[in-house]
Amino acid sequence: MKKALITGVTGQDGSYLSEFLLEKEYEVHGIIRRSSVDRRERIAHLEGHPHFHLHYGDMMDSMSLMAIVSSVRPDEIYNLAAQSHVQVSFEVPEFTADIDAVGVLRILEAVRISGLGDTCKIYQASTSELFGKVEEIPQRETTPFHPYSPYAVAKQYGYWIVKEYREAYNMYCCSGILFNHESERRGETFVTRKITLAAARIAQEKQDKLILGNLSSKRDWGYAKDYVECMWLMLQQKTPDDFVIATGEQHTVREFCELAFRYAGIQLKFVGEGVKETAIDKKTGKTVIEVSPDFYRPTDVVDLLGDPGKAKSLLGWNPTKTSFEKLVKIMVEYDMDQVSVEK
Ligand code: NAP
Ligand code: G4F
Repeated sequence: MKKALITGVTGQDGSYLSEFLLEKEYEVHGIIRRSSVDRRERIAHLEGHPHFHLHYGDMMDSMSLMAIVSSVRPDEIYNLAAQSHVQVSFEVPEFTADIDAVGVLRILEAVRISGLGDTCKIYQASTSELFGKVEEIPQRETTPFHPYSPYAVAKQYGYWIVKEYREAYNMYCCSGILFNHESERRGETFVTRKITLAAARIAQEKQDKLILGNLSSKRDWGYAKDYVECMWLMLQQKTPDDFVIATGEQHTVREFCELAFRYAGIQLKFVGEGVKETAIDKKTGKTVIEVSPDFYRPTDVVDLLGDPGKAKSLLGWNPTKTSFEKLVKIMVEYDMDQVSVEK
């Protein structure tokens, strides 16, 4: 039985990846951190599974990482733990760098010092944010990086230190440069989930308005459940390599709103521009979306579109398994149910 260790197991991707690996008959070990409130809701259904084990640790605590890596002795490590919110990284840049940059180094060193450098394969959760203020459209593995937030700069260190350990120590480690991927398990402050939850609450008269930032920002949004398969596929190749994972399709935040509200039963009409832009419910004439500079970023990445060609041909991965329309529908239907039982 193969052993996998997942950092960030309580996150959106960690929960889907755990399910995926358990189905493949892996023994799955996850790292969780102590918290005064329960952060395990995404993996609660897996607790008690005979092949699912949790360990307390923290990406800022080398000793805990060393202890876990040397006792579990995993065949594969998926390093998903991160302070993953771009806007928040402007407020806590040092904390973000500690987890998202130095944290990667701590994992690599834990593997090397434990003597697992020749056997343990490592997946690093890299990001399309590395392309940032994009220098080419679409973005592919050869596109130059231009990170555009403290989060992206920290992730850039993670990307290069992984490459360095691959070349210096011949370790099997690779970066998945994943574009935005969403789901019904997405954190509630990322734009897609913020929209689907608000659409459901407004449709059920439990919220009046949704306040957003840059509506013109463009993203290449995929379904998280499809993307975790690529993480595993990358570690099954003969030689380690980095891959862009994306759908190859792009939409604005405004388009996401239109579709999500439509699935919730509300037809939107956008009027005005910039911070004065609003969206009204065509039926009632009520304003349901407003823009606030509070959600603008000091530097915003506005034109992400990935080219999944390499993943398609070398990993045999299907980037269009779940369409944009299907993704939005899944999220809205889930949130309509959730909201219906909210007080
Ligand atoms: P997420 O839902 O925010 O999950 C982040 C995970 O990291 C959580 O389990 C969190 O634990 C854990 N974590 C944070 N700080 C930690 C620390 N100091 N020590 C240990 N664990 C810590 O993120 P996600 O969307 O699943 O993304 C997974 C990874 O992919 C992240 O590295 C993210 O930056 C990267 N990524 C995501 C996307 C995307 O669109 N989702 C795209 C590209 C790259 P708690 O639950 O305790 O907070
Ligand atoms: O949903 P977002 O916060 O995701 P963002 O910044 O693209 O980051 C996510 O994807 C990255 C991959 O490219 C990951 F690396 C990262 O960990 C994370 O998962 O924002 C998307 C866009 C931005 O341009 C933002 O300015 O939506 C715009 N936006 C407009 N109004 C908003 C809002 N974003 C948020 N979070 N909240 C708003 O009200």
